[in-house]
Amino acid sequence: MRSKKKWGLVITLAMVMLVSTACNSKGASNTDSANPAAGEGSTPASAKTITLGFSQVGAESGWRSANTKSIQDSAKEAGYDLKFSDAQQKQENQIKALRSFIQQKVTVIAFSPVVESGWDTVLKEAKDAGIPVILTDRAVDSPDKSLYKTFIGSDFVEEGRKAGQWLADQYKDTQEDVNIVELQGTTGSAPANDRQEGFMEIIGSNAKLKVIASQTGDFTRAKGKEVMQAFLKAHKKIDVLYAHNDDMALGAIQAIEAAGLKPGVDIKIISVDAVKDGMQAAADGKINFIVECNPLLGPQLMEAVQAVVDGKEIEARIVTDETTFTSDQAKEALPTREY
Ligand code: GZL
Repeated sequence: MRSKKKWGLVITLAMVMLVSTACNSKGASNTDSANPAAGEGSTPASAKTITLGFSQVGAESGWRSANTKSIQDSAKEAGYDLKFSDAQQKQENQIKALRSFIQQKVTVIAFSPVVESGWDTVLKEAKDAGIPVILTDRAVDSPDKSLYKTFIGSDFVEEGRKAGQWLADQYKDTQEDVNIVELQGTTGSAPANDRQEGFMEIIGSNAKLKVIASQTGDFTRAKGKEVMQAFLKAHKKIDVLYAHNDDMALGAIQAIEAAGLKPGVDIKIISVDAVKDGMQAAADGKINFIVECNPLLGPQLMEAVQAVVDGKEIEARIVTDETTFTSDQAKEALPTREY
């Protein structure tokens, strides 16, 4: 009897040892891989299960490529599982992507809406599925602000005002009419609507500053060149080009030079973004003034994702810091530009 009891005790002890070792190794592996700060075996759900569904506008410009890289690099650094989709600048592709993220039950959805309108239904589907949504880069015009947690991006109206103010200062004493042509961004997009609004708000007070033509170049180099060619054919005197982004300005520069004119001299050029190629053109004197639009939104987006997952309060609107560059300032800033 005594030896049976003894063996029973030994086996029980062995069982207890076995179970506690298993817990430790599980706790240790969780702690090591996901979140060292979480303490022994107590990884918070947020650290090990965050999946972020991100729907990107497309790959239409240097700005967009820099924005995509910032988001992908930041998600990797945060240890999030990023599901990334490129909509090729089509709203229907973005809506499909958002619905797919809802089906996959991702933790958080983020996207840069290609245009302002037409999102209420799919955003309501995300809300009904209990998946928080974060807007980056561009806004939506949904009146129901509860459909998304925050909007992280530039103030495009202010960008337009900065462009208009530089022009108004350049021509404040002009006695001649100043003929301006405008290359608008993607029709219906927040940056196109707002950059035009801010620009007109400032130049509208000077009757000599006349916008004689305004057309979308869809934020691309190719379209910017094509539309500028048409402007040059239709108008014998163009003094200024206002382009809503560098890629359209760079396409327009090709058209201006092909017409035997000097960009930055015969036709003054104002642009927005301040991506490397645009800053190089400014340093070369082909673009006279660039309004920066910061694409490096990745870090702010990941902070917002973590705050949402942790149930913390976040600002409804997070505005990115940005500046402006004359040709000389662009020359100075170029060597240290991140994008
Ligand atoms: C602005 C962004 C715009 C850039 C363009 O935040 O949405 O889209 O200005 C890009 O270069 O295509």
